[in-house]
Amino acid sequence: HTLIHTMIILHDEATLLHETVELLGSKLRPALESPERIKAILASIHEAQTHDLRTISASAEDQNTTLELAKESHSTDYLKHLQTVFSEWLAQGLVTAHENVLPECFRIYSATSAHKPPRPPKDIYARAGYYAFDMSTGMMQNSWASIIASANLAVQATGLLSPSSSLPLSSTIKDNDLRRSVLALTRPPGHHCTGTQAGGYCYINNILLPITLLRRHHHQRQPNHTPRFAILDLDFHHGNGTQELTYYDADILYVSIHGEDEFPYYTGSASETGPPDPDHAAHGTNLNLPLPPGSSFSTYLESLSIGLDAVKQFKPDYLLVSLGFDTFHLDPLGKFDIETEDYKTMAARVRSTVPDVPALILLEGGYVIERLGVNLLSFLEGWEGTG
Ligand code: OKS
Ligand code: ZN
Repeated sequence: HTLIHTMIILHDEATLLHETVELLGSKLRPALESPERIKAILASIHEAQTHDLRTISASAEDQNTTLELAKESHSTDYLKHLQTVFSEWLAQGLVTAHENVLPECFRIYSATSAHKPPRPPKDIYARAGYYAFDMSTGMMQNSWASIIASANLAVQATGLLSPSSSLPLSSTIKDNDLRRSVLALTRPPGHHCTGTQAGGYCYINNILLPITLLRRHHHQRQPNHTPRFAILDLDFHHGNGTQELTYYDADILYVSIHGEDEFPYYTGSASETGPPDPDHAAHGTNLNLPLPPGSSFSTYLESLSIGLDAVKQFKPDYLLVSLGFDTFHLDPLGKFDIETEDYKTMAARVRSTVPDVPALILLEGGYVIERLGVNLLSFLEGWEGTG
C-alpha cells in the first residue's frame, strides 16, 4: 500500500537498554528519561502505519566510525570514561550489576588555582563528578551500548541525506533510500553535554556528528565549498552543550527557543550571541530566544518566526533540528502551554521556511510517555504537509 508519509524514521533497539536513576527534587528516583519513551513512540508509529520506520543495529565498525566522529566534539578521556566507568566500578565492588554510577563531587573552578585548569582526579568516585555537571546522567551496565547506538543513529541518518558512496553506512541502508528529511529516534539525547561533561540525560552530543561527517564528506568532494549548518533547538531546555560546541563556529547557526531561567540555569540568555568581537566571523551565529514559563503557543510562534528568519538568512546547506516534546503543556519538566495539534503548525512553519534544505531531526526530551507518540505524529504531519 502507498506510503502517505515519506520520511524515514531510524531506530536501534540498543537505545532501549539504558535505564537509570536520577536525583530529582532531592530524591533518587527512576529517571524520567526512560526506555518507555521510545517504546511509546514506536507503538504510535506502528499504529499509524504511514511511516517508513527502519530498525538498524550498529555493527562494531559502525560504532568505531561513530566514536571517531564523536572525538571531534568530545575529549578522548571523556569518551573513554563513558565506555569504562561502569565496569571499573563493578570490578572494584563499588556497584552491583544492577546499580548506577552517580557523581557526588563536581568540578570546582577555584579562584586560587585559576592558572591551572582542573585535571581528572585520581579518586575513582571523584572522577565520576569530573565528567558530569549534574545527577541526571547515571551510568549503568548497558549505558554505553545505548549511548553509542544513539549517536550512530545520527550518523546513519546523515547517510540517508547524501550519496552514500563516500559515507560510512550500515548495509541495511542503500543509495535508493536517499531522503530530504530523516528522523532519528536518538536516546539518550544529546544537547546538554559538552566536550567533557555529561548532564541533563545527555552523554554524546548527537547533533554534532552529522556536522562532522558532512564536513569531511564535502571536504573530499567539493573542497571549495564550506557547508553551512543551521541547528534549530525546539526542546523546552536550552542546549547548553550544543551552544558551547558551536559558539565560535562561523558556519554553524544555533537557534534555541526555551524556558527562561529553567534547566540548565546558567546558559540560554539572549545576550549569548556568539563571540563578542564584531569582527569575529562567528559573531551573531548564536540566537537564544528564552520565553517565560506559561508561555502560550501564539507567543511561541512569535519567537519561532524570529528564529526561522535567522535560519533563512543564514542560507544553510543543512538543517538540524533538536526536537523535544517537553514543550507539551503536561510535561513534568516543561512549562509551556503547547498542545498536540500545535506541533503540526510548528513543524509546517519550520519546513515551509526552508522546504528544500536537507534536514535531520534528532529526538531530545519529552516525558509524557502516553502523549509522545501522538505529539510526534502531529509534528510529522505538519512537516510533511499532508494534513
Ligand atoms: C533533574 C532533572 C534534570 C532535567 C534535565 C532536563 C532534561 C531535558 N534531575 N533536556 O532537554 O529534557
Ligand atoms: Zn528538554
